[in-house]
Amino acid sequence: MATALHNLSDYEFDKIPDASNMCFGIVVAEWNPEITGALLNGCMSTLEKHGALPENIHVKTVPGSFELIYGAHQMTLNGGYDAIIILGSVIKGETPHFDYICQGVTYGIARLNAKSEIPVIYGLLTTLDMQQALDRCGGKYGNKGDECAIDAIKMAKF
Ligand code: RBF
Repeated sequence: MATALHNLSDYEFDKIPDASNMCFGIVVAEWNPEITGALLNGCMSTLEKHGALPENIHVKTVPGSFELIYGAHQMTLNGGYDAIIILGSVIKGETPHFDYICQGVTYGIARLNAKSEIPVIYGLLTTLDMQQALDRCGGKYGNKGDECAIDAIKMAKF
């Protein structure tokens, strides 16, 4: 999993810690729902493959990616989670909005990671078009949701 060109769903199964005693919070954005829904499916099924119980995976939705920061922050305050995952998809349009949202979410999640005791995993796809997003939520580059699940388990163990 450590190169820029890797498939997002590739990892060595046996090297991942058991997640059966872990609790995860997932915040998912409603914008581009065909993308974020596929990210969520990948993420949940990978967490469960490693032992996480469905009742220990709590999913909350927010309207758009910008609200992922608030959603993740609320989950860190809740305190019951071993790791939190944010899932969103921002697709470049004709205005500079893309840059502002991507920067805002990235900075907000980085800040949460520096300040809170619970790791927050960054599952934001920032792509130039829809095809690039499809390629990364179960297409030719795998599923970013799978990668986030694995990273959440590793960071929960950290
Ligand atoms: N939210 C996303 O999750 N993905 C997007 O691609 C996206 N594009 C947006 C483009 C524009 C012009 C605007 C105004 C909002 C967009 N949003 C997008 C919504 C944004 O993350 C947020 O929900 C709203 O700005 C309300 O705070």
